[in-house]
Amino acid sequence: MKLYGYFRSSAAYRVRIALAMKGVSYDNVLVHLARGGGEQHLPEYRAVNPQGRVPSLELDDGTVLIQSPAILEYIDEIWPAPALLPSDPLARARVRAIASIIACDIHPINNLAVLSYLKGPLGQDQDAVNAWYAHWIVQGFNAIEPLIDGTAFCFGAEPGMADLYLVPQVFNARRFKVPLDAYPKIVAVDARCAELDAFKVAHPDVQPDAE
Ligand SMILES: N[C@@H](CCC(=O)N[C@@H](CS)C(=O)NCC(=O)O)C(=O)O
Repeated sequence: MKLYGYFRSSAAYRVRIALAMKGVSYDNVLVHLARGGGEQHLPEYRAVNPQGRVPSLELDDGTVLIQSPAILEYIDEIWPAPALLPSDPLARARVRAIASIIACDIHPINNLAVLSYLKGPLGQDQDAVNAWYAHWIVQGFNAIEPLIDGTAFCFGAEPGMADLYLVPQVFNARRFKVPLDAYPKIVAVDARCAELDAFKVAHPDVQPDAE
């Protein structure tokens, strides 16, 4: 399989964690989101992913999956152990709620395309862009903090789907210097995940394209 990604892409980071948790190997195809106006916009990459976003997962038969939530659910269905989602429907709904706060409510309004639009056509300076970025993380983290059950990971003693969405978002928050003092449970979950090999190998700093 090939994973088209970028070291700093939090959506690709989620998928790297999941593949590492499952022990599935793959080849990295690096798509530099900044170089030359963004390699994601090149026709060669649009032929892989018509949306021009990362990640994309190309299966061994050439089938391409896009959108990290769809890719993650596919991975969990094809390689069921260890399970990323609990079996109980109520517990699954709780996990998906945290994942959705990040994937639906924080990330889409903080991704590169949005920040570039704020800075370019809308003429905002970097301070305004940083304030925008921090605002939406704070809104999301305010909601996530009370949802975490306070045991070890987001829910229970094993990491799962909620954790692999949360850790990349915490990485982004730190990159943009968003204070995390108000989120002791989020910070504790992130620290526990950081001790695990699957999260270590997926970290942006150790990717082949890390800068
Ligand atoms: N909902 C998509 C979001 C993908 C996405 O926006 N990826 C970002 C990087 S994290 C990207 O490729 N941005 C390129 C751009 O904004 O031009 C997913 O979860 O896969």
